[in-house]
Amino acid sequence: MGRARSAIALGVATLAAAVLVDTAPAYAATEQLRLDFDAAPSGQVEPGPWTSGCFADVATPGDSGCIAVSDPGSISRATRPNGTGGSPALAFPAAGSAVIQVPDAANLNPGTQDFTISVLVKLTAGQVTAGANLVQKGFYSKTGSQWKLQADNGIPGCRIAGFRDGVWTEALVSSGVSIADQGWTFVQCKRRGTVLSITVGAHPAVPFDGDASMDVSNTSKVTIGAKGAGLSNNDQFRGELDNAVFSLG
Ligand SMILES: [Ca+2]
Repeated sequence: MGRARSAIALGVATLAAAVLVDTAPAYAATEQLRLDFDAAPSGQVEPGPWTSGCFADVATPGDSGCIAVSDPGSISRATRPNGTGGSPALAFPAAGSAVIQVPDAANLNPGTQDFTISVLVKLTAGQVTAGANLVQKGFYSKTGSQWKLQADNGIPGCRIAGFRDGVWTEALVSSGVSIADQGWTFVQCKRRGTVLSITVGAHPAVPFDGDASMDVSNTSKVTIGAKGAGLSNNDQFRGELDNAVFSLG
């Protein structure tokens, strides 16, 4: 009896240790993309504005996100309050277009895995537009795949599209919360199993009402701040942005 009890105790202790080991480090280890925009883009000097150059990806050394613009668009330096100091951030243009583009890579396609997209944004009421894409991979269609975090009309939402058992499907969820004139706000879209949800600041996560399991995979670049560098139908974000992160698992 004593032996059985100690065997159980040992088992519980081992399980507890395993759970502790599996918590905190695992999440950070799954970051595939993190652009913190702390350094000036390659070949450029502070404080900009910039129309070219690349920001190093902190999560995947060697990868980077590069600026592409259409006149009069440029990327300007902004500062995000962070503790007692500040963290360098980016301001997108009031006119023209500007985007940060990360080349396609296998680790930026979730497939059927869990994933998380997050970004810090600041948007004034005057910068609100009908279409404002924050971070995405793949474009809107009724046949292809995509993951996207947006702030259309100042209201963050998340859309994914892809294939379940070979059949095209999509999931779209709006936070219902405007971030206009709210200062720096954390926005996060995540899929856990069949559940897609969006979180804005301290508001409760809003889940998509349906099954979000699907294979999301495509050959598009990740784009930040717009669909691309075009001047029309570009869903250009015109506010400030920092810490664009994509995680798997
Ligand atoms: Ca930063």
